[in-house]
Amino acid sequence: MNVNRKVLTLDEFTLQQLRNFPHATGELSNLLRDIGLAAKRVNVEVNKAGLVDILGDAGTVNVQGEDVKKLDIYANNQLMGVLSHGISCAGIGSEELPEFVVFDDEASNNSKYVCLFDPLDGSGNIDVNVSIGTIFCVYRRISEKGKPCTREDFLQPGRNMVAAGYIIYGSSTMMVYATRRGVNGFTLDPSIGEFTLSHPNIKCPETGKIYSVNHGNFFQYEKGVQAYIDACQKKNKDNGGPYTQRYIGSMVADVHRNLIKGGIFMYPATIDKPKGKLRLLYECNPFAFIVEVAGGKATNGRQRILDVQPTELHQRSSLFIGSRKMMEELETYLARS
Ligand code: AHM
Ligand code: MG
Repeated sequence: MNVNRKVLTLDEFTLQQLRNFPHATGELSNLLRDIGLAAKRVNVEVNKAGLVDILGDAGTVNVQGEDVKKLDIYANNQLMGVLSHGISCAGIGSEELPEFVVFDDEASNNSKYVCLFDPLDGSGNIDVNVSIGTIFCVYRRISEKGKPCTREDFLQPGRNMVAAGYIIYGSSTMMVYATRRGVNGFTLDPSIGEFTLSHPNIKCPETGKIYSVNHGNFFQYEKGVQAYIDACQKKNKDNGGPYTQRYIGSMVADVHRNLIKGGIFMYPATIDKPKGKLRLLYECNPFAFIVEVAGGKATNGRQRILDVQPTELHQRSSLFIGSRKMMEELETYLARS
């Protein structure tokens, strides 16, 4: 078999990036490699999700007598496992866990990063074979190196982020990650078990024709959001409207599509969920960082997402995110109401 040396693996790419920073320690590359490793393991299980149902439902025991873990718990444990055994992460916060976890050992205490993640977002879609994803972000800790990390490390505003990314378990499996230098996408090549660079330097088109929102909640949205959604459905020669509505209900898939094709994704506050549904730390912030680096915008309707000072680990937020011009159009409707 001929090995195609044109392919650049995730590891090779992060090492290549490192050469631009002579003083870099390589910790971030290590951390991204660890996350990639966990993602490959999760990918294997996600692809067997249908079979897991045959072998036994979550919370039960399979034919080998092992506990069958729900996939989101499995994903959480994989990420936590690789990061705690690695030497580049001082602790983690997870959507699956009520509190942050400090990896209180010498190597971890001496590392400079903490990581927050939603191990398996959209997990309600597993049963029906719809794309789901892992979302993560990395902060430089503000607590003293050499000591255990603290709550303040996790409650930093998103603008302090060093890197963020997601893995989409879809028709193919992709890892997309952003640092301030750019956004790059890697597709998992199952024949060699490696993420390889497939989408270099992703830019979010400055406008698009797709709007993504849960229409069923329409009458629960504030007036400005309703007015914008109405406008999305009308003929408009200035903005190319009417737009196309696309909503999978799996944020990773919805935002990934809009990032590539151009579009806007909204999860506004509703009467039932006045603070919104999505989690600021695990869902909104990482995507806000990625989309901003790619040239788009992300707000909660009033404020830039990355400027919000978090007060709680599981804080909820409204989210409007996507192509710059579409976001600006939305902002005019929100301002008017
Ligand atoms: P989850 O973290 O419980 O999976 O919920 C987050 C998901 C997002 O992926 C998606 O955009 C949203 O919930 C869909 O919610 P809804 O079904 O209310 O439209
Ligand atoms: Mg989630």
